[in-house]
Amino acid sequence: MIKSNTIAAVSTPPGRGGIAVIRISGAKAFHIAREVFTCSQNFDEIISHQMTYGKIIDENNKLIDQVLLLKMKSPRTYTREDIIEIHCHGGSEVTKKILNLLFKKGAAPAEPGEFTKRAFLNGRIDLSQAEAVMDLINSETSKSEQAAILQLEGKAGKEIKKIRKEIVDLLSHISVTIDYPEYEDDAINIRETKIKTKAIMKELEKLTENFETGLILREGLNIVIYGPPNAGKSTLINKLAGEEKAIVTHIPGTTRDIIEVHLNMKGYPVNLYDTAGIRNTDDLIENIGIEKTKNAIKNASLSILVIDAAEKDTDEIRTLINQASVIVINKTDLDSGNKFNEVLGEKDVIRTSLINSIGVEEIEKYIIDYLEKGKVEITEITLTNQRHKRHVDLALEALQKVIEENEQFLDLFAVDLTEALEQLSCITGESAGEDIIENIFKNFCVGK
Ligand SMILES: Nc1nc2c(ncn2[C@@H]2O[C@H](COP(=O)(O)OP(=O)(O)OP(=O)(O)O)[C@@H](O)[C@H]2O)c(=O)[nH]1
Ligand SMILES: [Mg+2]
Repeated sequence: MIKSNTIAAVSTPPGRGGIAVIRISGAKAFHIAREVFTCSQNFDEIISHQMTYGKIIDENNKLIDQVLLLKMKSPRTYTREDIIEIHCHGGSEVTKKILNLLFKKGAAPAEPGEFTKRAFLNGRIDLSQAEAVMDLINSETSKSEQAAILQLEGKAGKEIKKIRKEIVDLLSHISVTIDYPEYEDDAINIRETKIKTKAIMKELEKLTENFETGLILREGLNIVIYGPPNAGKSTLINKLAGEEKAIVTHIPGTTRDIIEVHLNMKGYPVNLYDTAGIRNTDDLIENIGIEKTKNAIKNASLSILVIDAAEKDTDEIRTLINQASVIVINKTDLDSGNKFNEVLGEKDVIRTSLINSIGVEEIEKYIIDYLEKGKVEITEITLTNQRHKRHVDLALEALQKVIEENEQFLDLFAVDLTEALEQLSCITGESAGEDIIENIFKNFCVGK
């Protein structure tokens, strides 16, 4: 166990609430609680993991609050240290007073994510699970929550550990062969090493196969709405959002900066981007907006092109059509838009009159179908995290070297296999550097 100080923080969100929970973790947690808490029994006799009613009293014996106290003896706790939870009334003044009292008695303010960091450092959870805790807190839709809870259960971590063990076995086999060439029975040759490495790579590739899915569940499906000016892009984002998020006017070039809207569509997180209309212009600001639009198109998983049904069929329009996942032909109240029939080819097309809300449901259905048609399926070992994906990719690169190596020396394979092992260890945390760990936990909230 890591030797560390005793920390305290409010674990519930700031502001008024029915109750608030203050958490203390560390070797001095019970000692500190004993000094501020009184109840009908002796503090040391309070049974672990049971709520006890009592009072928090300051140095002058003044009552601060009536509370429920939960005393949890290590190691059966979140941090594997002694933990005290004080469930007090949820006013910000009350929590501030109690917390200050705890600091006076020797607790230190907890840093963001420090409770979870301790859970990781004390071996209760691996690093990928610690990250899942944050994903769970941050998840805003039911599907994101499901993905986070699966990661929290540690399935992906277990799979990584299993693959790591296979590499370790292979490495030890190689080192036996190098160190004891006389034991031919135990020897592994270059061909076998490559075959085993290939098999390991297959397993890793399988893990990354549905990464796109994982990323969507964690960060949302990115959908860009783009097209010529005045086509009705902002009208569309407003209809999808159900409120006026973007300014709509009859003046072409109204939207200049990207407008981002986060939606929950049937449990899936969706990020919609309304963009500046694409056209040739000398306007400096508009051009910056158009550059941003082009980048947004590149980064989106789905691109919705909105064109005015009365628009002329030009080369520019055809280029825009090529980039689209789906084409919305809008303002059909004014024009049939039939002239595009030929150009559209096999592309998905939705005809709308957005100003009259006609076609909005069809667009929503298109998005949900995209998410549901097997493309975004949560599996038990879905990787959801960019950081994890990067380490898997680097491990795969190292293993690829083993496959491509023409040398006849097993020692060289060991170097690449070790590199792959290191990369995988960064995911679950066995060999993650201090900087990686710092970086992960600094994004947590205080009290978690
Ligand atoms: N007749 C008709 N007008 C529409 C329809 N949809 C939008 N409009 C109008 O078209 C004009 C432009 O709409 P916006 O949503 O601002 O268009 P935009 O594509 O965001 O335009 P920029 O931001 O300039 O690129 C507004 O006056 C809308 O009210 C429609 O279905 N029919
Ligand atoms: Mg607009």
